Amino acid sequence: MPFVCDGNGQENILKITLIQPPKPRYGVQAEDDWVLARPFSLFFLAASIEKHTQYEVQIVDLEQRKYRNIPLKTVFGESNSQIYGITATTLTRYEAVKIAKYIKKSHPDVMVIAGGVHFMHCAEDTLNSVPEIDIVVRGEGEIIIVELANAICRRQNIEHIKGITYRKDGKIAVNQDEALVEDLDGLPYYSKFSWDEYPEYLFGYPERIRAISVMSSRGCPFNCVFCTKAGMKYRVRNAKNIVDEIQNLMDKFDVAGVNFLDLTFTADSNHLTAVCNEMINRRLNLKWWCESRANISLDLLDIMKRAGCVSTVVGVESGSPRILSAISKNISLDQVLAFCRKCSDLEIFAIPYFMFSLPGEKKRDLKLTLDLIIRLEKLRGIGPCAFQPTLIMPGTEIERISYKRGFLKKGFSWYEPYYSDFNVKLGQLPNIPLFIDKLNPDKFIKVLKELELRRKFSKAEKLGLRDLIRKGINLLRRQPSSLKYVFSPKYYCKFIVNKIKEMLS
Ligand code: B12
Ligand code: SF4
Repeated sequence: MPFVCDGNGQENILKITLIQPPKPRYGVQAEDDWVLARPFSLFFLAASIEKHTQYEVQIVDLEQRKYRNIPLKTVFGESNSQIYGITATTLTRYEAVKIAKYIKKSHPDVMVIAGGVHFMHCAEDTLNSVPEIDIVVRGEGEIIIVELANAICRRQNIEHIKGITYRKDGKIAVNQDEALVEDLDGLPYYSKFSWDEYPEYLFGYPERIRAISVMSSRGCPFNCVFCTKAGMKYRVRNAKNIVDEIQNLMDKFDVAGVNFLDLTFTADSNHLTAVCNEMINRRLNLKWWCESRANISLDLLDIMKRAGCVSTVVGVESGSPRILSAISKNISLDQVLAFCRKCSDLEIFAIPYFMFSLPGEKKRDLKLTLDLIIRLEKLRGIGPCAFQPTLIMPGTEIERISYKRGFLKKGFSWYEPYYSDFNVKLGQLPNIPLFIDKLNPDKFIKVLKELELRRKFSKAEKLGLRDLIRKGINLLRRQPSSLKYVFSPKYYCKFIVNKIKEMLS
């Protein structure tokens, strides 16, 4: 059916459907209470399309429970859009491809566009492996999707549109990169969001506080080797604009909490101070969560607390200075300790994130990491720390190292079937390859068990003698194998040394 690019609602205006695939339901992801992934990227794209065009845009979020076990035919069979835009992370890539294949088969004349943090880093691989995808958008999509929709609506060619990889005369054409959006304040607030559909609570906080998500900056000035967004130019919004948006969302949805979606909310002290002061001056009485770096000036934590920060995630990754340097983390252990102590004093819940099997990591590095985790978890309100093996994600330095060292074979495609039971045993995403360098994988399960045991031991240190004996008997009933530790002089010595240290401090 013909469609038009401008209209008064009577005509058959161009229609765009934006899709978030569901998470694959296996391994750890099968748990029903796993955090709902809200399609913010699509909310941002929809707002931009609504601001700049008259096209009809809808979001189909297959992650939502109402779509579970509903066949694609039921969802898209009757759909009459001309453009389908699909987002994906590396975790959801196979689901995204399944959707692209279905749509192209059932509606051969439509355009299927893929974008997001996964596709942008393997655009050529995607087009080579998935003939049903017509275009991959490699950058931020707000401007590009509008340009593409206009060109498609007006039947113009797309050769001049930056930031896309697409098919042309049977070959794959790679257009020049599109600059990142510089004026973040010029972007419209995200749309198509309703709290009822996407109930959200403050992250990392014991109380269930109704919350919404806001993004105050994009990109990150740091270059951690495992991160998909490493080195992406850092840009900030104006503090007033951010807090206006927060107030707007608070009034609309009656929320009292904010989760900041920024990669690193604390990356720029001027920006952070300005946003905090704006929240303080407006007396918002908000509680908020953010992701933080450990190498910030500690005074900033005071301002954050005054502005309502109640919890944060902090990327530590390793307890070994050698590894911190190898992964370009740019933080020191002293900074980590000082950051966590200060959070503990201020009663900001902090969850330190750690990784293992990092490049060049050996047993002795791992021991330092376990020591640091236990040390941090002894601080009130800190942890439990997250501790996960390194996964290979497209576009990262880890991916480049993996090709160089042959961990990923030449010609590897992100669309080859990949499923690892070993990942499941580690409580990890099974469809993303593990990065295995110097540490023997046999050690991985052992190290997770060792951490659990050390945590139990560390908890036991805090108990009185009677509780200790009671818990010990219960543990032996449940896990007779732990008897060996009862007779381990090493653990008794450690216990006594720690008790003496505690008394002295
Ligand atoms: C909030 C968040 C979550 C939330 C919700 C996720 C969600 N989908 O909203 C939760 C806690 C559930 C979560 C879980 C996970 N997350 Co997360 N998460 C984030 C975070 C902080 C914000 C996501 C966001 O809203 N970004 C804002 C939008 C605007 O940015 P964007 O997604 O890149 O979109 C832009 C462009 O990519 C493009 N675009 C995107 N899609 C499309 C589609 C089309 C058609 C077009 C044209 C353009 C386009 O335009 C957008 C606007 O400019 C990001 C970090 C970050 N700040 O981006 C990590 C991030 C996305 N998460 C990441 C990871 C690894 C995960 C997990 C796998 C963690 C785990 N071990 O379980 C899971 C996977 C969840 C899933 N369903 O895939 C990685 C993704 C790496 C990768 N290659 O997949 C990121 C990038 C963090 C990082 N630094 O590495 N996450
Ligand atoms: S892990 Fe965090 S600090 Fe490091 S590059 Fe990624 S976003 Fe930046």
